[in-house]
Amino acid sequence: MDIFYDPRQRAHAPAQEMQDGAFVPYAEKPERLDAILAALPASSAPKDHGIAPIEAVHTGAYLDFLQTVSAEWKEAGRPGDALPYVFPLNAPFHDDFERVEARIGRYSYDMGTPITPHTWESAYWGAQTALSALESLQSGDTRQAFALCRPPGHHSGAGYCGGYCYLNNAAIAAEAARTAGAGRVAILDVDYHHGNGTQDIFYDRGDVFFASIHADPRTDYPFYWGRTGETGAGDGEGATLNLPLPIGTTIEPYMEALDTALAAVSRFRPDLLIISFGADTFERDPISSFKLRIEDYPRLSQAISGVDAPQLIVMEGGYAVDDLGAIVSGFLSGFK
Ligand code: OKP
Ligand code: ZN
Repeated sequence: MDIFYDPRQRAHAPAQEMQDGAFVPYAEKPERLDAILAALPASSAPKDHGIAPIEAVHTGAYLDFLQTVSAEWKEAGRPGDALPYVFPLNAPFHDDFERVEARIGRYSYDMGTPITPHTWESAYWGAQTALSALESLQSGDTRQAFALCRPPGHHSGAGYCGGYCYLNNAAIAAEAARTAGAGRVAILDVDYHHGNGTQDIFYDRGDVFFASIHADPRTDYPFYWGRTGETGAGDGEGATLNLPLPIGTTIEPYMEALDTALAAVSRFRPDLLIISFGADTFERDPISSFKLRIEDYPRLSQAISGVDAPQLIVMEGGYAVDDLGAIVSGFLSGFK
């Protein structure tokens, strides 16, 4: 399997995030990459595909914000990483703010996604990593490719960051594949958390199918998306499938949900399958509550391999740093 990685993804290293009423150390740290890399064979550096495929998914105003807000934060004399504290729920959206606090709340939905002077650089190369892995599939000689992306992407929508995510790597690859001629793209999200950004981006489109298995949003982040009743809109009606599972879920019920998701993906007859892979379904993940074991991960990928389409695996979450190498290498080992 071709593996893509760029070390510039390590530069983004926020100090802390707001969680449950307190600032806590940032769980989505660069050491995650080191742990995964150490368990994998050699990787290739991505090529620079430029900003156009990123602009095909994210709004110009949001991309401008991501590239400038950190400097604006420093100029305003604010301490630490840029972090919002006020959000324009149902307010009218404007772009003419004279306070950095207003600008950052406008493009964020939580206090868990700080922006540092290196966030843009890391997120940009994360997107290029996904695009380069896609390119290796398009050349046609391999059936799977792995993009070791960081920061993750699936909580980021067209015009917002959130949940440690800034650019939606899976969505950027999906859109690039469509542009390059793939008629139908399926995205299977098996991170512990619902991929609300990805769902949002493709919600009203019938050409990109989105299926997600995740912790029930009644008990888990991101709380406001991921219910079974969210099935798409307009041309996208029926092209979103949410399969929430309860806290404590083990491999057997997880496999049942996966079989349901895979049957739907196969019925869609995709020309490309993108897998948003989170290692945070693991039993000892520090921020999650499913009970998958190391030895369960090849079972997931063996089942996913049965879908008749080239497969692009994009790294999302997973925070048990000491076990990440074994989880990811186990997952990749099951692809046939
Ligand atoms: C990202 B991915 C908010 C704390 C909530 C956010 C979890 C993001 C998970 N201050 N934690 O899906 O693994
Ligand atoms: Zn997650």
